[in-house]
Amino acid sequence: MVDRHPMWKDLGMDLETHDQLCAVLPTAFGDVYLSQENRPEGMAFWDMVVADVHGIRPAELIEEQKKGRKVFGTFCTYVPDEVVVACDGIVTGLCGGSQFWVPEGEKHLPADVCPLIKASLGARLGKTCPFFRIVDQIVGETTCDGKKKMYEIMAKDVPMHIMELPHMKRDVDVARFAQEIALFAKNVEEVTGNELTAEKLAEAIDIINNRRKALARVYETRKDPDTIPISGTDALLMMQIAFFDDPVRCAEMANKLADELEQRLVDKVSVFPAGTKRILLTGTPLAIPNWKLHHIIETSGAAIVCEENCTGTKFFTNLVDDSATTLEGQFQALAERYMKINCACFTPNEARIQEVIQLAKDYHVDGVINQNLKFCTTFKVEAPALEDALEEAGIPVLNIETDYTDNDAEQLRTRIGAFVEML
Ligand code: BJ8
Repeated sequence: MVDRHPMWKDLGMDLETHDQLCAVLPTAFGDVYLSQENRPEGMAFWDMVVADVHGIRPAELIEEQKKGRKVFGTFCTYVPDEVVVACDGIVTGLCGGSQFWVPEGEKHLPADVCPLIKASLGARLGKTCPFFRIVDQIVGETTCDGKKKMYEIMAKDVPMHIMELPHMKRDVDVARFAQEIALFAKNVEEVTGNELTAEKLAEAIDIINNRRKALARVYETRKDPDTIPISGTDALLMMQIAFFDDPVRCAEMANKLADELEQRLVDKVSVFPAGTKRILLTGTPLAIPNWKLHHIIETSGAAIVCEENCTGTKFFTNLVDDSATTLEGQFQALAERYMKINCACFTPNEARIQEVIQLAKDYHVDGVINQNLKFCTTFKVEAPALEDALEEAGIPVLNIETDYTDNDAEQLRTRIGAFVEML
C-alpha cells in the first residue's frame, strides 16, 4: 500500500497520534467484516476503500483541489449535496464514529454530550482525520442543540457555513428552507467561484437522484422474506462510504452490488441460515467506523435487514422532483425532498413512527431495535412514543442506549440475545 505519511504531514496532521488509529482500524475491520461468510463479491470495492480509508479518497480530493475544485465537509443529511455538485464542488461527510476522537472532543465539550458530536470536534481539533484537514469549508446545520453549539467552537478553527433548519414541517417552514438553500447556494458560489445555473442544478439533481435510486435498489433486495442476500453489517459499510465517495461512482458500485444481490435472490443465496430473525434498526446514525451494534446483533442469531436512520433509508428515500426549470423552483423542490426526512429534531415527528412501522412491514421484520447514542435527547425523548406505537402494531421492540466504547458490549450482547430468543 502507498505510504500516506507525506500526504498526512502536508495536511498538518498529528502523525504520531494518527498512527495509533491506523494501527487499530485494520484489526477492528477484520474482526467485524472479514469474519463474515459468503459475502457478496461486490463488497470488494468497499473493503478496498476501508483498507486505505484515510488515504485513497483523501488523495483523490487533494488532486481535485489542485485543479481548483473546492471540498465541502458536511454533518447532516439535510445539507443538499446537489447545490455543491452543481457548482463543481465536492461533498464529503465528516461525522465522527470512533471513540478514538472522543477524548480530544471532551477537552472542549462537556462529557455529557453525544459521542458523535465529541468525536467530530475531536477529529478536527486533534488533527487526526485527513478529511477534516482537507475541507475548504464546513457546512453545519441547526438540528440538535449539541451540534449547533459545537459548530461555534469548530468555526474558530475552520471556515463554516451554517444552514438554519426549521423544526416544523408546515408549508411556511418548507418555504423557509427553500430560502435557506438559496442562501447556501450563494455561499457555494462564492467558495467555488462558479455560478449556479438552473441547467447545472438540474444535472446535479439527476446525479444525486441516481445515487439514491442505486442505494435503494440494494435495500430493495433486503425485503425478500426468505433470502437475506447481504448482511446488515455490509449494507451499513456501503452506506457509510456513500457519504465520502464520488456520487457517480457510488451509484455505479451500488448498482453493480444490486445486480449481484438480485441474482442471489433468484439463486436463493442467503448469508444467514433459514429462520434467522430479521431486525430493523432505527435511531441515531452510525458514522464510520461505528459497526458495534451491527456486529453484536448479527453475531447473536439475528440479521439486520433495514436501517431506518441517516446512515440508512433516510439518506436515499424520496427523490427530488426534477421538473422545475428555474432555480427558485428547484430550491423549492429540494426543500420539499429534504424536509421529508424525519429527524427527531422536528416537532411533531409522528411521520418517523409511521415510517418505522411501514418499513417493519415492508422488510418483514421480526423485531425492531431502537438505538440511541448516549446524551442524544431528541431521539431519547421520542423513544417511548415509538415503542408504544410499535407494540400497538404487534411489533416487538428493544430500546438500547450506547456510545462508542466497548464497555457495554457484553451487557448489550446479553440483552440482544434475550430479545432475539423471544422473537
Ligand atoms: S438528520 S439524525 S444526521 S441531525 S445523535 S448529533 S441528533 S445528539 S446526528 Fe443527525 Fe442530521 Fe438528524 Fe440525521 Fe445530535 Fe442526536 Fe448526536 Fe445526532
